[in-house]
Amino acid sequence: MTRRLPSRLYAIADPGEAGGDPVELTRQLLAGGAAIVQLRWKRSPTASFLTAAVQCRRLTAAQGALFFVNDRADVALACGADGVHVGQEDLPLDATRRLLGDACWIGVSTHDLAQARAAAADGADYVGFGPLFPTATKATGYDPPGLERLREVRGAVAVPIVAIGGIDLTNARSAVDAGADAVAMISALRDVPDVVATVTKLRSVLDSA
Ligand code: 3NM
Repeated sequence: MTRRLPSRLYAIADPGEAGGDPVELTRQLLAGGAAIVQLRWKRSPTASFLTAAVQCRRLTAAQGALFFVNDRADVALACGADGVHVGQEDLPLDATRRLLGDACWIGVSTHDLAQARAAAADGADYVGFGPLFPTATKATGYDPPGLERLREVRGAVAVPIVAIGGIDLTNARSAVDAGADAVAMISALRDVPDVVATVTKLRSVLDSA
């Protein structure tokens, strides 16, 4: 069964290296109208990650927003998240599904057509695809596939595609026009003077796409 994402903006709350507070960031993303939030906190000890996830779960639930946990199926399960987002080197999809069950969303990071096809065939609820454009946020080890590759993936998989990597206000529409169901962003939401206003603006740009 193919599920639809409730918004074209997929906001990732990632405090980054500077030591920000992911819960406060989540609060601001939600205040701007984010309807999908993923908690991504790579360097956090597990206990702090879970504490933050529980708080983010509470905040997202109060607003009726979808809440995803990055990488960690155990943390997603423990906090009652709607889903988990796993990379190519995390717990494999079938094992994640056994842990979390069919009701839970499982998204998978993919970086080329073969990975996207495989994730969709294996039962991913959506595929992440990127880095669409150059990004300094994550060393993915892959060259940006660009809009042309995104169009190919669109033609090959039926599940929702979440484009990621180097996406901001200036190029978000181009990703949607090339077939992305949603666009995921970290730095373009976080490293701005006003997170709430930025999310509000992005939602209006994307919702009219
Ligand atoms: N995953 P920004 S690119 C977390 O290609 C992540 O799978 C990617 O950050 C992938 O919006 C990326 O700041 C970083 O470019 C996205």
